[in-house]
Amino acid sequence: MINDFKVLGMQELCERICENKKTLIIFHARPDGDAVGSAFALRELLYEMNIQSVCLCDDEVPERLRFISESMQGSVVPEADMKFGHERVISVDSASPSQLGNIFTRLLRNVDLMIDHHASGTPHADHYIDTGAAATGEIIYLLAAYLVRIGKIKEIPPKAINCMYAAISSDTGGFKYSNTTPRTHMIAAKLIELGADAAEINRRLFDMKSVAQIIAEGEAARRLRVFDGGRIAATAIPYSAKVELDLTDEDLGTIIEIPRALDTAEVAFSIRQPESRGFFRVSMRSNSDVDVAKICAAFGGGGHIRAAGCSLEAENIEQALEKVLTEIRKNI
Ligand SMILES: [Mn+2]
Repeated sequence: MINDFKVLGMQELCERICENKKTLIIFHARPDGDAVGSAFALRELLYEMNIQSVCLCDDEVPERLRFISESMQGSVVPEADMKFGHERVISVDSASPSQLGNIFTRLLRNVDLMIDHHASGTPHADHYIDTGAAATGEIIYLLAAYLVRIGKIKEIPPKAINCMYAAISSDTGGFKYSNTTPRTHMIAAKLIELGADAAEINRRLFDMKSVAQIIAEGEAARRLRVFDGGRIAATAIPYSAKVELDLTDEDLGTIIEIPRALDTAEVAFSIRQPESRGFFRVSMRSNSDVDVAKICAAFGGGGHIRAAGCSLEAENIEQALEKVLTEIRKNI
């Protein structure tokens, strides 16, 4: 598809950001820490320049990520897009319109600016995409530092500092994933120097779990499946188990960590069945050079080389698992 969206440099991005227009900041459905942290950090930067803005997402911010945005004014307002009278829309951490869910079709105007770090996607506006950034939060930091340098803001607002740190730590799995670069650490160090509460943010992101989440992970461990001499690990939680254990989709959000932890696993995936119909959500991780974004793309999904996801339809969870296995085996 031919589009004439413009590739922006940092200077141009800053100029566009500084335009005083009521802004709607949107981020992808089923938001993660990077999406929430980046959106709210950007909102604080705009606020600092007296530019009105609200954040909007198709889904609610999950309970476990709410600490990132809860101290902010104007948190995610589901219908804000219709009433706010925005003059500009900026999308963050969202590679394609489909990831934005229904809000994309409900917007009263096109997206004007896109800030992202995904390597594969469909640009839907003039964009600044840095695939070398471990998180969109890294780009927001560079933007903030630039705004300080050119005197548009005096300093990075304290609330934005914690948001950026949470965004970066979230997308790097606490600086453990291979997307982590020297620049990631340098930015994180700078944010800590500026006052980011690294220990507390990391505890909340990675070490704090609800009873239901621990039960979900226990069930995932009980249902651990190992294939191809241990090179592939999986877990599959059907709707019946979800109901029986009284788990929400959010409770099941971290079950991928169980197969991923298997010492021999090169590729790990989890399958869950959100409803009683034949629709399944897959999370996939790579502990090797296998590109799981490519595997998930075969089902219309995507993500990063080592962390991706997709959804698929099948008659039952076993068939869904077989379909995913077949696709992985073509790539391993
Ligand atoms: Mn991200």
